[in-house]
Amino acid sequence: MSSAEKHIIVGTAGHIDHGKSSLVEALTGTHPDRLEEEKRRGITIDLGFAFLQEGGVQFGFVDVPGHERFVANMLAGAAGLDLVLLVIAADESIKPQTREHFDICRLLGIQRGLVALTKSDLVDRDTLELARLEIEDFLRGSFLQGASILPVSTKTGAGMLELRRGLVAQAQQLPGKDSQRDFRLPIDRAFSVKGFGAVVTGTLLDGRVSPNDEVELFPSGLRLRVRGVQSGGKAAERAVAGQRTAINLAGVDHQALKRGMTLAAPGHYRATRRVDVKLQLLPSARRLKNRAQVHFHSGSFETIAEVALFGRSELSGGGEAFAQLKLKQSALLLPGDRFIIRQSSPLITIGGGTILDPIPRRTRAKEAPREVFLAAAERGDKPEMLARLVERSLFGLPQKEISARTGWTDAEIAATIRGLATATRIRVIAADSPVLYPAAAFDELLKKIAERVELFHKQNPLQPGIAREDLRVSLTRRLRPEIFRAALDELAAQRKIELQGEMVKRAGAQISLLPEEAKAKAQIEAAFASAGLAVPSAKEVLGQLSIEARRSEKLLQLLLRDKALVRITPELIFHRDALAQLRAKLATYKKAKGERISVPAFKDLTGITRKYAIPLLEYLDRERVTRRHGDERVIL
Ligand SMILES: Nc1nc2c(ncn2[C@@H]2O[C@H](COP(=O)(O)OP(=O)(O)OP(=O)(O)O)[C@@H](O)[C@H]2O)c(=O)[nH]1
Ligand SMILES: [Mg+2]
Repeated sequence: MSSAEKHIIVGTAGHIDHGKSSLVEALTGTHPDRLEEEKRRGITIDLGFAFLQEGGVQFGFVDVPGHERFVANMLAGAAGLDLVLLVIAADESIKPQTREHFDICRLLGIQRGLVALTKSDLVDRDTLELARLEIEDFLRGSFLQGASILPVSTKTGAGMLELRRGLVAQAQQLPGKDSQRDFRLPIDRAFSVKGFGAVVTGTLLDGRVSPNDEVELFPSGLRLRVRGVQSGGKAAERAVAGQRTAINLAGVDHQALKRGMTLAAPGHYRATRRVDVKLQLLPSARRLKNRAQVHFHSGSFETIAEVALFGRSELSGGGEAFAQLKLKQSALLLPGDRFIIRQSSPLITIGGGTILDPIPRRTRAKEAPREVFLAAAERGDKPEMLARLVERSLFGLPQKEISARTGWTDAEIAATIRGLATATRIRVIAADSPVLYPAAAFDELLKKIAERVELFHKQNPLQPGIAREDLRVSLTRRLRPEIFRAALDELAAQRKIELQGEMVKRAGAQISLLPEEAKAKAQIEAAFASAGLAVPSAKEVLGQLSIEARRSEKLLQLLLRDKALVRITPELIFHRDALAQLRAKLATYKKAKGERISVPAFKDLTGITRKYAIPLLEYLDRERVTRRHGDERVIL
C-alpha cells in the first residue's frame, strides 16, 4: 500500500434493518457483523469493520447498529468519519433512527457523504421516486443537500457500480489528511490475540504510529510500547491518520484496556474531567436546564456529564451557548473535538458541540476573559487563544503546558509564540523550559520592583540593599521564580538596579549617614581598635552610644560588612588591625623560636587570658594561619 494513497473512513448510518451491513458486505466482501448474537438475531449490536480498495482510495468502513438501544455503540464508531453512507430502505423511507443518526452526523460536523436507497428491488418505480422526494426534502439545508441519492439492491446488484463510483468521487473531493500532527487514537475495541497479547483498534484520528513507538494511555497516563501495527487488516510498518488501525501493545493486559480510553503521543496531554464547550441543542430537543445531567459521548468515550450554562438558567431547543461540562469520568479531550449529548428518558440525542477548552477554570471564575478565550477557540484563532491563555496565567504559562491546553503540534506552538513575541504581546522567559508571560504584566512587574527597591532604601537607609527573597515575597509569593529572575536581570541590564549576591540595590545606592550616625560609627570602631586583643563585648560598646539600639546595631553591621571589624564567635569581635598585628607577631615568633607554639606560649606572646586565647587560636586555625597539632599549634 503506497503512502500516497488516500485513506478514507466511511461510516454507515440509518434505521434498523435498512440494509447497512448487507451493503457493506456487498461493497467489501466482508460481512461486518462478528458477534454470535448478531448472527442469531440478524441485527447489528456493536460496531463492525471492513475494507475496500477502489479507484486509488483505501476505504475503511465502520458499520453501525441501527437499533435505538445501541445508539451509544453507533457513537463510539462515529469519531474520525470522513464520509457518511446514509442508508435508507426504499420500502420504509425515513424512520426515527434515520433522523437521529443524521442529527448526530450534523452535530459531529461531518462534511460529505451520499445516500444509498436500499432494497430497491422491493418497490415499484413510483414508490422509489416518492422515497427520493422525501429524502431530498429531509436533506434540505444540511451538508447533504443535493447529495447523490443512489437506488441499490444487494439482492440483484442493481446500482452497486454507481455506488462505488459515488464513493470514490466523494473521497477524491476530500482534502488529504495531515499526518504530521501528534498521534491520537480513541480505542473502540480491546481484546487479546493468542501469541500476541493485548490488541486495541480504533480510527487513527491524528498523526501516525509505528512498531516500537512509545505511546501514552489515557486517562491513566500509563506509558506503553507498540509491538505491532495493522491497518486495513494487514500488518504495516506504520499507520497514518484516517486509517482503521489495530495496535498490539506490550507490557499491558487487555483487561486494563477499554473502549473510551485513548492512546496518544507521550508527554503532551492531560486527561480531564471538566471542559468548556460550545453547546448546540437540536431544534427537536426540550429546553435544557442549568445543572441538567446528560449522557456525554466524544470519540469512543462515554460518561455522564453535568451541564453548567454560563450566565443563564436554561437553553431552549435549537439554541446554542458556551457551557462547562463536568464529567463523571476523565478522558483525553482536545479543542476542536466534537461531542454528542443525550438525555435519559426517553433516551434520545438532544444536542452536541465542540470542545473549546479542555482544562478550564471552575465556573465561578470570572466570565468575561473566559468568553473572549472561548470565542477565539471557536474561530480557531491561534494567536488570540495563546495570548489569552498567557494573560489568564497570572504567574506565568510554561510552554510545555500549551499542547495540553490546545492540542497543537510543537511547530504550531513555536510559530504562534514567535508571532506574539514579535508583536510584543508576550514575553518569553527563556529558561531551560520557557515560560510565557504577558508583556504588559512584565513591564508592570519591572516598575513595581524598581519602586519596591526604592522604597526599601528610603525606609532602611543604613542597609545596603534588600535581600532577593524578601523582595520576591513582597511582590507575590506565587510568581514563578524564572519570571522574577528575568525581571531582575532586565532591570540590572537597564542599569536601574545592581545585583550583589543575594542583595538587590538601586544602581549607585550609597549608604548616607547622618552626622550623629557617622560619629557613633567612628566611636564603635575606635572602641575595638583601642582594645587590641582584650576586646569589650559589643553590648558594652553600643550601650555607651547616644543613639538608639536599632541604629547602633546597623552601624555595627556596616563595620562588619566593610570588614573593619571581624566577628570570630557570636560574642567576640576584633578590629581588623588588632588581628593583623597578631598575625605579624606569630610570624616573628616563628622566625625566632620555630614553628611550634603552645597555648601558654601564645598567651604570653599576646598577653591575653584563656577566655580570648582559645577562640582566637580556633579562628587562626580556620584562617589557616595555624594548624592544631596535639596540645600545640603549628604556625603555617
Ligand atoms: N430484498 C432485499 N433485502 C435486503 C437488501 N438489503 C438488505 N436486505 C435484507 O434486510 C435485512 C436487514 O439487513 P441488514 O443489512 O442486516 O440491515 P442493517 O441496516 O444492517 O440492520 P441493523 O444493523 O440491525 O441496523 C436482511 O434480512 C437483509 O437480507 C436488499 O437490497 N434487498
Ligand atoms: Mg447491521
